[in-house]
Amino acid sequence: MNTRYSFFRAFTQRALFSLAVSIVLLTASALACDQQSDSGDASGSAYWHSQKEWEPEDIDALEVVHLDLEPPPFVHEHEQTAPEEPRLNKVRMVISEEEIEVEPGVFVWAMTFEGSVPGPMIVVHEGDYVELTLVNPAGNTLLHNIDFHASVGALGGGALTEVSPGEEVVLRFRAVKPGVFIYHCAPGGEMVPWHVVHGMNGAIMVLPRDCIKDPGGNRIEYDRAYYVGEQDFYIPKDEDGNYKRYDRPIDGFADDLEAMRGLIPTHIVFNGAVGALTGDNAMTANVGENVLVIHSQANRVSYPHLIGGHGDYVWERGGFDNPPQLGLETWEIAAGSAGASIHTFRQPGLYAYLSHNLIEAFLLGAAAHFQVEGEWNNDLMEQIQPPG
Ligand SMILES: [Cu+2]
Repeated sequence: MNTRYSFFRAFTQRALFSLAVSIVLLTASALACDQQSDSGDASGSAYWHSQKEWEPEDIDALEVVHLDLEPPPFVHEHEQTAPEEPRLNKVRMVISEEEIEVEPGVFVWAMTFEGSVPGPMIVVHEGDYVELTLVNPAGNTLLHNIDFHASVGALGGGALTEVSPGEEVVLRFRAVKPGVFIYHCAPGGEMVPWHVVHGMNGAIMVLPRDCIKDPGGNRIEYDRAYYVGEQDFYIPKDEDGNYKRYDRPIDGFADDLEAMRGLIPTHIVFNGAVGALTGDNAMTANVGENVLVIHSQANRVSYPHLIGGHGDYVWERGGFDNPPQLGLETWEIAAGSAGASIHTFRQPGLYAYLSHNLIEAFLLGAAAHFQVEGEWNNDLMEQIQPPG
């Protein structure tokens, strides 16, 4: 009897204990979900995998922020963590058509947002509104517009932003997806790729309101941010093999389309020109800093690689709702997208950051440099015996 009683009592106790544990765990998980819903805090297993619904805001009551854009590779001043309430980010971009020198003696009619290839990085927070004034000055010759991959709505705003020379337009959209996204001109038909491969693209970063996070949901603060915009050019050549030059953008249109149909770029460059981010133009960092790099390619695939380092955290497809991948050697930027990576340099020196299609990097121009200052660590690398 005693044995049976003990067994029954032990069984009952164990069942009650299991039940209690289950209730505690369920309550804890419900609390964790609640916390996540309230704050977007991704602690625990928590990454969002569904559409978040945003209540419409009283636009007139929102705090207004005027974004002061910077030419790439620099990124305008911004907060990594935003206040709880969404804000209205006002930004003005002027379109310019201007001849740029892609390498010494080789020119292309660039179509640009704000005079740079790529256009400037825009930084806002998830749930914020972006109010863009797009200006097409009277001196330009072509109709332009803008398609924001970060936006939700037909053509990414393309149909609502068509501006002829001498016009300007204002578009407001809500940034509901956190991540890095490209924007580009898309005036229809053959004009879409023609404008894009003449430099008319850029990127926007939509940060989670409470900062980007590692796979465990811990916030990652970055010390510096750089924007590397990759651009493929298809510059026509004459019968002697010399690059052609035109008086106006439209004068090269037929030759350009023929060169583009071959799908073989004559140049693939970072920030508009061969060497735009190398040597004296190298991006800088210090050993131990978290360096955020946003890399965009509006028209073709790219394979970022940091020679002598790694992608410590990589959002290969750019979406901050996804946990980053860790410690990658090379990753991929899909055509028509931007990706983000964080690098913590462990050693000083000159690092090359390139597309690891090495033909594109070394022969066509897709390479940049980081000049890193700090203390050398012999534990990580040391030349034991010099060549001899
Ligand atoms: Cu355009």
